[in-house]
Amino acid sequence: MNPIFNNRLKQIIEKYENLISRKNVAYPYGNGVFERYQYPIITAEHTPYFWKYDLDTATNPYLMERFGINAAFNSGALKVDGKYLLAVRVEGNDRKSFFAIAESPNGIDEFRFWDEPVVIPQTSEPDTNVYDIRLVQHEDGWIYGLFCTERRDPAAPEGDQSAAIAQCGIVRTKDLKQWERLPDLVTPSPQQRNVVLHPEFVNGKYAFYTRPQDSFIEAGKGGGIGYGLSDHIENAVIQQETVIDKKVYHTVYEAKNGLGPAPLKTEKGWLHLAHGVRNTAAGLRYVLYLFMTDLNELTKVIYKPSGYFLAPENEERIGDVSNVVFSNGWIADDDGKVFIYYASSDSRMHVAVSSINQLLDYVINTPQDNLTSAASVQTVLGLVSKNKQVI
Ligand code: BGC
Ligand code: BMA
Repeated sequence: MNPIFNNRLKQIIEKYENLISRKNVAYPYGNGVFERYQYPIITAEHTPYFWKYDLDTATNPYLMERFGINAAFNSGALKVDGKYLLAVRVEGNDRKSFFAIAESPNGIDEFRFWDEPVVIPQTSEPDTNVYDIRLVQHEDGWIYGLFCTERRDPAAPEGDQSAAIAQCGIVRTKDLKQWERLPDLVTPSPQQRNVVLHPEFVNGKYAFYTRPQDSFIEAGKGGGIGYGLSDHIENAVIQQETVIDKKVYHTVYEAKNGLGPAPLKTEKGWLHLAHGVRNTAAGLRYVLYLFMTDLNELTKVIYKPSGYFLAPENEERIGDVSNVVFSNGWIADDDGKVFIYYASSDSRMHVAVSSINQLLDYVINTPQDNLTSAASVQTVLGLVSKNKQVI
């Protein structure tokens, strides 16, 4: 009998169960486009205590943490059998991240991790770190996970222990429990992050959204959201990447941009959620934006509202990598409701709830970016004169 151990265990379990069962509440007065929620839906604290502690009083008499979890963020998302599933990027105190599935009955709260994290089989070139998985139910019948696999750059000098090569890893599954690893995607670009599989075949081929980059952090002369086709998914090779949405001077995607989750099919076109990055004196700032591509011509952007759709606010602004929102998962329900899963500052997960109708109205009717201050003033003047007729 060890009272320290027993008391601590009781407290740990109580705290954990209270957190998981906490109800989430929408903030009043949204912006008309989506509703934010009061609580983050997943944090490091949501990871099960039996991942972190050795629960044997003989080997862990102080009941101390043996494996610390630092953050839980950047999740892929998929609805399966009526459950809202997130493939969360869980990051240990050791800075290695891995994937784990968290499940909710309603998409906004009660997210509970499955007992065991996902085991990703290795290729002949082992991954050092994996992150930012996009889940896609493809029309070929498989659920795919495309993620970033990172390995140290073999060309980097000994003194540089940061330079890395990022590539797109591919796994597939039928049940999100057993995963089959396929060879990494091959593209003409030396670096790839934010690669997304399009859910439908295009002329019998697999279509990918890519993000060509010259170097690990900087887009260089590459950059933009690319698109390319591969004949196969096993040994997938993209011969040619076409940039469909490029970075532009003095916009929220001036430094780099990348696709978020796989696009949602709507009657007006494919709806895309992406992140845009600009550099500032305080470091990179990541925001989310929306655009739409043509239903048949996938490389043609038909609507693109100006500026950001969602930017970090209040406590979202602070975390391991502050001033960042990032999304790689959303779920559209049959009734048109859309759950947008986004992470803040590389630390925790949130949900914003909208609907296909609202998002269509937003992409179609929000004025585009005309790229100068004077043009923005004209946009405001247009609204003022229209409003003078109605109020
Ligand atoms: C981190 C990512 C980050 C990337 C570029 C990686 O090592 O794990 O979170 O996006 O570097 O900064
Ligand atoms: C990136 C992404 C994310 C991360 C962001 C901010 O390049 O791939 O993993 O959220 O940086 O650190």
